[in-house]
Amino acid sequence: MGILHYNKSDLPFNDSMLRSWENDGFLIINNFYSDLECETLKNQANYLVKNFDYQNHQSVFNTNKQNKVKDDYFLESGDKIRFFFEENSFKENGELTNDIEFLINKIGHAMHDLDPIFINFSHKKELDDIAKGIKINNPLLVQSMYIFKQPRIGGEVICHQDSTFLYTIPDSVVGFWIAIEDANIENGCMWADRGGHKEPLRKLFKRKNNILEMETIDKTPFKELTTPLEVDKGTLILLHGRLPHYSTHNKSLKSRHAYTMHVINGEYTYPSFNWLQRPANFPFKGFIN
Ligand SMILES: O=C(O)CCC(=O)C(=O)O
Repeated sequence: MGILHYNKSDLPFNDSMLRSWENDGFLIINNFYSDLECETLKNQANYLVKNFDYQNHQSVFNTNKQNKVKDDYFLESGDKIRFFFEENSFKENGELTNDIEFLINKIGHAMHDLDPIFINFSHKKELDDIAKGIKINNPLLVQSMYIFKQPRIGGEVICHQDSTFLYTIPDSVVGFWIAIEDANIENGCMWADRGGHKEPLRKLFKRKNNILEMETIDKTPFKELTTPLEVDKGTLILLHGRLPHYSTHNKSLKSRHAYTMHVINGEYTYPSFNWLQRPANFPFKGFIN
């Protein structure tokens, strides 16, 4: 059976959506954001990139290299707006290999609380209603990422579960992923399989003395995923924190921009080993407060 696509006009959140979510571990809602909202966010992301002074901040994001990492620029980005490059973005002399807007892998991780356009896009009553519909009683936004998946060079995101990176006790993280451009097999859409969230959590990404280390907690290998989540611009996809998913290298000539917010249940404990920490005077907020 194919995958279900709901539409924004099917909201408010209903029992059929809840059943899909509980069975599949993901939920697709087409047309959640308008073309204008997507274009406005894309323009703002490009504006931020063009105004980024990269001279002292040449941090590369590569999900194949997360076993033991020391990267203070990344580690301190939980309450900031920071920029991460694709591999091979720099020449030996430190100059860029192309214009900066074609080299950034992603921006993270607090635009949802710091940038007016991103704040407007991220804080919505409908998102709060959906979060509560999937039983996150006190939804808190912990991180946001704007992912460019650049034409030709946009790197793969290897198979992972989001609870690995943002853990609560018990685990509760959910990804709210939005296609800012059409996403398909050619330009590196995400892949996941229905019911994958029923499998165990495999790894925890832990901060230990400001070094990031991947710890294996369950050795069950990931199955080969067979379902491309091809969606149009404006689509919202919810991803359960234990759902294995990945996206491939973008070999096409078309970018595949996406914006993703990760939400936890604020009723649960957020351990100090999570890489992303906020200072006490800048706490996580919900969708509507
Ligand atoms: O957009 C992508 O390619 C991957 C995003 C992802 O894995 C996530 O948001 O958890």
